[in-house]
Amino acid sequence: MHMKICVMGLGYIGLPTALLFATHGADVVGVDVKQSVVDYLNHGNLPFREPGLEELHREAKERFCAKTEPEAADVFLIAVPTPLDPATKVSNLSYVKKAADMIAPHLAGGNLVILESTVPPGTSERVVIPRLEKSGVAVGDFLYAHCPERAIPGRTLQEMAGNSRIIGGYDRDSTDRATSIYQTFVRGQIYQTDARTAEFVKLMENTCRDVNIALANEFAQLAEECGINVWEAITLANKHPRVTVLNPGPGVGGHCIAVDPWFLTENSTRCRMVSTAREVNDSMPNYVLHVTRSLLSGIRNPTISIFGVAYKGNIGDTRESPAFKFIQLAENEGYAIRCHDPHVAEFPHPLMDARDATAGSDCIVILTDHDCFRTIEPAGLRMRTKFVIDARNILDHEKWTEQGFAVRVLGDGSSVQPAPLDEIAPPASLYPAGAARSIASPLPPSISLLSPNGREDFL
Ligand code: SAJ
Repeated sequence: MHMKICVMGLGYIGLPTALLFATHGADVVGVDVKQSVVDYLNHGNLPFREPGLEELHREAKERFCAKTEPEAADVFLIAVPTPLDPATKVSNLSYVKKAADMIAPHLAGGNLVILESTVPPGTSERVVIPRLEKSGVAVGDFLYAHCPERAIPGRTLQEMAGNSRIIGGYDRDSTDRATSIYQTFVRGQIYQTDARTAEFVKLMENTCRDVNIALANEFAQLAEECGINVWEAITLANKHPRVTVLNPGPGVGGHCIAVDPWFLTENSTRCRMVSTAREVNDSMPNYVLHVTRSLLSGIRNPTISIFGVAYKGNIGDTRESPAFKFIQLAENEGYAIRCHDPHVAEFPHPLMDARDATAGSDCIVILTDHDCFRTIEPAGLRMRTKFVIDARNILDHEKWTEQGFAVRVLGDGSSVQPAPLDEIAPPASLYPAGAARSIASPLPPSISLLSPNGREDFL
């Protein structure tokens, strides 16, 4: 059956979704309030980078066009941002409201409206549906579903098609219709529920990840106090069949994990863990700066080189990146800052190549786990003092040490010397420092050593 879809919002989620529908048989009008985004797309360009998106945009050419206003369609899909108000930690639903208001004049009986944007529980019933009903068409006569996205930036297209999805409809018809529409390109399992549960589930997913990362970050600080390497400890703990601790780091960025937990708690008087986890993760730039400060204490007019301002590895996205807070705190303390990030095109601070970013520098701080940082040749850098803080545990530390660098890894336990626990550490000849072994049974026994980073996945 021929279908026309109007996608409201052509950002990181809306655009790939629109193009996937267009390459799977639908006619798609993509709507964005920014004229520049619309012009970009209609001239064959993309407003941001994402693997595979360029090819998909070309493939969708016949069935996709961008506009600044919606028009009559069979399906309306809302994928606009829901930012967090930084002062109140309350969601800003103004874009969602505006999208619903823009759809209302074009809404007809039998249409389906899908909300993909992440929202606090109850938003569909309390905010979106009433605005759509201003069209004069009642919900039930038009269909409505909340279908939160689950795709991770950097792998958006694979995950949009391959991941399972939750579809929560206003009623049975809405859920079934939305399911059949997503089935045009989703290969993953589709699970059906109601709209409010779908809203809640989306927030649970990102909150669960945030809490897990906060735990890893707290473990890193505790391990430091105990004089042990948290990376080795986490790798070993994760050998337990029911334990999966994530990685510590300089903080949690991105538009989702750092934001969504607040949507869950904004109307609650009971939550403790969720907000505590947010606080732990938000304090990690302070902790990394604390480590930096302790290294640079005797140096006059110190300069810090930041490697990685993107919020995570191998992408150019800096939204909510922990680098912002780290830079602001460091500058407030009088450190000079030089930034290097080959993935990022635009950043408020000037971005330089690795050599310029290290000219006269006293310390490199690795804030992002870009793969390209793993192969940097330390010999080519122009440091004044050779300190490096690896807040992601991605460098080849032996190589850097050989080049005269003093290396600190976040949570490596090296600030505690000598630790009382050293007395009960196994003899060095049996277990080399920082390397644990495993003996698998049944026979034949095999012994495996973790890498010097304490991680099995280290290349
Ligand atoms: N991070 C750590 N340690 C880890 C993993 C991540 O410090 O072990 C940091 C990252 O460096 C980054 C932040 O957390 O700063 C968030 O990155 P991420 O890769 O965990 O997640 P996002 O924000 O890119 O995407 C998440 C995903 N949600 C989950 O995995 C539950 C994605 O599936 C969602 O679609 C997306 O949020 C979204 O749009 O909601």
